[in-house]
Amino acid sequence: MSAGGFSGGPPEGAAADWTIPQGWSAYTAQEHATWVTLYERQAEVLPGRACEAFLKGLHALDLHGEGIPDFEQLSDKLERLTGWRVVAVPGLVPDEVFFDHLAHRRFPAGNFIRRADQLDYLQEPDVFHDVFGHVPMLTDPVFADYMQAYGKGGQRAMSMGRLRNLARLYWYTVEFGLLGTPEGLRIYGAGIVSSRTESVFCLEDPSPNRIGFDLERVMRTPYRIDDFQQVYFVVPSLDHLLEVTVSTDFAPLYDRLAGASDIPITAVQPDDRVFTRGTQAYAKAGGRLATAA
Ligand code: HBI
Ligand code: FE
Repeated sequence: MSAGGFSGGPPEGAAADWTIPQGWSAYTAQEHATWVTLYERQAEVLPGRACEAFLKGLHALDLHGEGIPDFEQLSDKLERLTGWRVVAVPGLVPDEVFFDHLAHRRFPAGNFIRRADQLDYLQEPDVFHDVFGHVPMLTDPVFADYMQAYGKGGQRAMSMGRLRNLARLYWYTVEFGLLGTPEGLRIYGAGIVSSRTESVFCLEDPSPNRIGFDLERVMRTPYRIDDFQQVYFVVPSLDHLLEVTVSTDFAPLYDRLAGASDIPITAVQPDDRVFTRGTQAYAKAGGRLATAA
């Protein structure tokens, strides 16, 4: 979701880079309890579904189910592993602010947590989505490099007016990416790994397409921000993701994209590597709103 809709500078109490004090001591028992509930729900569904790098990161950072982590303590552990730190922000920040943080190995994490009646879904990234979902993968050296490369690429894409295309790369990898392994498909995307229902849906439901990752294909494919994805892209390894991103000359790619139409979200292209040709039954049945009814 592009957060371009900002006017003016940082909110009251935030620094020029939109960071704020996390306010860890101000969290209530209820807010810590919400983290524990969310953590325990994921602990039930992720073994056998999340990729090894994610599960190792969760363990390395002692991200357990006792409550909302203190970003300073978390960052000291993370920094020793890959040089990344977690900084608190009030919510979505302008794209250029976001990219600058990533380019300097600072992950901006919302310091608020969803309400107990929003457990299954919220649009704005809260501390559970950001810290439980995104931070464990930052312990993997290859993925840590990829996230910094994305930040630098984002700054460049903005200068070339190609942010919409690059945001799709982020969405279909960092947020909703799948990894191919000898044991089968595994999750590395934060948007999935922080959602109990989508963690199961993305791997096991016959509805979505599952297609081999291709940079240009992904950058031409729109995405959903309001419901489960209708297509997931599968990378053969995190090394491949980093290699493709750092070895691509984006200028000619952006030129080609300028003349290329979007690929419809449910389409399967002739040269797609198809893991699953989905039924789209979930989306056709009205998706989240239909099943919530
Ligand atoms: N801000 N805090 C925060 N978190 C995000 O994930 C985020 C953001 N701003 C912009 C943004 N994501 C996306 O629009 C960019 O990837 C394009
Ligand atoms: Fe996210």
